[in-house]
Amino acid sequence: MNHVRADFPILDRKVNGKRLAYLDSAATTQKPIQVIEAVDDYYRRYNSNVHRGAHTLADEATVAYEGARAKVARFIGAAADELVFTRGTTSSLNMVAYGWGLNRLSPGDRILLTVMEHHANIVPWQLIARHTGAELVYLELTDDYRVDLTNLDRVVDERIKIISMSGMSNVTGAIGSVAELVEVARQIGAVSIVDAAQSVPHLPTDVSTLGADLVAFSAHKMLGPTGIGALWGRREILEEMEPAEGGGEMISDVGLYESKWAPVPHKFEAGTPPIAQAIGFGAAVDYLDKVGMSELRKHEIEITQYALDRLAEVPDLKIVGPQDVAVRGGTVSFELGDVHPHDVATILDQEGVAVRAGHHCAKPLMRYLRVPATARASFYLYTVEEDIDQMVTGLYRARELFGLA
Ligand code: 7TS
Repeated sequence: MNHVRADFPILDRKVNGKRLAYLDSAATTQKPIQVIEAVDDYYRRYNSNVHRGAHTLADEATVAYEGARAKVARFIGAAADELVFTRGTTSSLNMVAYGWGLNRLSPGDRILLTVMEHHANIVPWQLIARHTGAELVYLELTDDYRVDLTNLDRVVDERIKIISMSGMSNVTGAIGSVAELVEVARQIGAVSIVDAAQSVPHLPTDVSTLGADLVAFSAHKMLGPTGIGALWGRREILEEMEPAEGGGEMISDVGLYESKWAPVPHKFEAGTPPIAQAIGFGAAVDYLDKVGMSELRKHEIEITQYALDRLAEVPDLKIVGPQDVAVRGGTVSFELGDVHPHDVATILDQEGVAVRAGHHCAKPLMRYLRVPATARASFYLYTVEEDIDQMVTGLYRARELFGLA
């Protein structure tokens, strides 16, 4: 996968006089020149609003925007008219919570989540629970950080109306139990939602066989721009879902007191959408298609195995996540003795290595694991062994500076 690095101009820069080892792709990925140029080309040649103008530029922008929708939909095995552009995973999940949950749930109903969710898949449901009187219930984890599916019948019954689950943890890297929980949802007639912010970018995903009802993801975690993401939904669900935002572009008619919505997916896209970002998102999935998601996954398995092996050499280092690369992605959280993860990240930064430290917007998970914070290295198609080696060198330096050596 080494050949892709030439497409990412940022990877050539220096940080603190050192080669950049960018190991923070779970937060956001770097962008290839093809994405940067697609956005640039839109602004230079055909910048215009979509769906409204009767002029050439507006037509070109509309064709490009809708073309991007078709590309992103195809990338996950979906039809274009089932794919809603949103501001990202957070906004997709809020759209479902407010557009579906708010109108469907009542006291006594339950929403089933797992303790490994990102705040984006917890807080919207807490808000909806507060509005509707529904309750939240959680699945816990096994010793190897997977969703614990034993004793499901203790938690699962017909009171559960929504099951919303992560496709992959942004802290431990553990792959979620989507197939199993989708099947549970089907049996009890609940709606199944996948927070795919970390799975669609890393695992080949086909919604036509996944079985879930709704899938949320973000462009910026898969080579695309910030400010855009997607909500895919089964047509019947999207038809039933209320729009959470009203305004221009999402209507077919507006009267003084009532309005009619535009057909799906437009009824969920109020106002001027992020046009340049959508076009960049289209270019990003073109890039990923060209690389091939199976190839990408193969590379991530190899680089993650390499990282786990190298990190195992570092004394006092504990991995917070599965050891088996078959059930995890390339997001590796760890603790280094009692050195605070923020200090680890600061020392690594001095060595040109970018990692994230903290609770990673998953405070319930950190509490569940009894880990106050972790340092986290996360990989993508451009990650090479040299990046990992540079991190390991930095970790030995941190050990020395903090008196572990
Ligand atoms: N769900 C998961 C599993 C995530 O990892 C993230 C972002 C989100 C939802 C929210 O996505 P957004 O694009 O709407 O922000 N995760 C991270 C992270 O791990 N570090 O920075 C952002």
